[in-house]
Amino acid sequence: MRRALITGITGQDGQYLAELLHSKNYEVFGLVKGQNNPRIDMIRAEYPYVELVSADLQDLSSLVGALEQVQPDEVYNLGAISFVALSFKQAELTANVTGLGVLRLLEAIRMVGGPDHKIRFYQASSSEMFGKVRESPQTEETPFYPRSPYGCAKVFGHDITVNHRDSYGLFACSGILFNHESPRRGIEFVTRKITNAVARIKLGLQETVALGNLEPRRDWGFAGDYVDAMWRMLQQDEPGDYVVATGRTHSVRDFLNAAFGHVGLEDWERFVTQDPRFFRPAEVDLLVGDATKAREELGWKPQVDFETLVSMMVDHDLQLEARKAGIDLP
Ligand code: NDP
Ligand code: GDR
Repeated sequence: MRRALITGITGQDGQYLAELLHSKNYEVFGLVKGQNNPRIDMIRAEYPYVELVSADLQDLSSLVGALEQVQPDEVYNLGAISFVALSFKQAELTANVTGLGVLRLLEAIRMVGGPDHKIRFYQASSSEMFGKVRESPQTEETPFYPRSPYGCAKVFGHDITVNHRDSYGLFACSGILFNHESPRRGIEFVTRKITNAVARIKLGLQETVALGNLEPRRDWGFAGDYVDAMWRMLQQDEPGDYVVATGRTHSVRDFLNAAFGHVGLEDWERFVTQDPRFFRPAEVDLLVGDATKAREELGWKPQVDFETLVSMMVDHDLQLEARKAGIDLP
């Protein structure tokens, strides 16, 4: 049985990746941080096959200890401060976890993996690195121009991954993933914030939702599809970097239209207010990825389209909120 260690196991992607690797007969280990982290109980209850290991991306010796304990064949580094808005307020923490955390994990792999570097490494890079985009669509060759402390930290994480591959021959891959969503998406991100509000408004539990800028455009895909691309990268003969995207872009406004439309509320403007608190000091206006390399070399393509993704998330939140409120759905 192959052994995989996932950092960020309690996050959206960690959960989908754990399921995927378990279905492929891996022994799955999940790195968890903190002394009383409430999300650990959720992982124990819902993913009982995941063995939990305690460590923190801010603490090198804990990472060395985790790798020595697990002796993984593959490491997926999904752990990060991943919320762009938070990164403006806690820039140093973001640089430390999302940026330097990658270096610490790579160094730990060099220490524990031995001279033959048998541990394969995946880094969760991001389309946020393209920021103020230099060209559209964005490819593996598009220059970076990050627009947030999060984007800057991800550029460092990406570059140091490439550096360790070039300098030490590590099998290290970087997946430049565009936004991917699901019913497991954190409620702080705009898609889930909208689908949850749509459900609550439809059920009469809430009147309006306050948002920031409605004009930015994102290339939104389904998280379940994207973790498959991560796995495929580590199965190649040679390590590389890959853009993972759908190639279609929609605005926040389009997302609102689709989500409210799905429950028959066509006049969504009357349920949405705008609040300066949700605007960012600098915005990423447009992202759209060209995943030709992933398609040709990994045989990867997305299975879930934008409309299906929105419906899936709204339907999930309708069930969830109805259950919490004790409402019987027809
Ligand atoms: P989430 O925000 O859902 O999960 C982030 C994870 O990182 C959580 O498990 C969190 O653990 C963990 N974490 C935070 N701080 C530390 C730390 N100091 N040490 C160890 N672990 C830590 O993110 P996603 O699942 O959405 O994304 C996974 C990765 O992919 C992230 O690196 C993200 O930046 C990147 N990415 C995501 C995209 C997306 O659209 N989802 C697109 C491109 C890249 P805890 O629960 O304990 O806080
Ligand atoms: P993003 O995702 O910044 O693209 O990063 P998010 O869903 O937070 O924002 C998308 C766009 O929506 C606009 N927006 C709002 N966003 C939030 N969160 N809340 C609001 O109320 C709101 N109103 C408008 C934002 O300004 C932005 O333009 C995500 C994260 O998962 C990163 O970790 C990942 O790297 C990138 O996707 C790719």
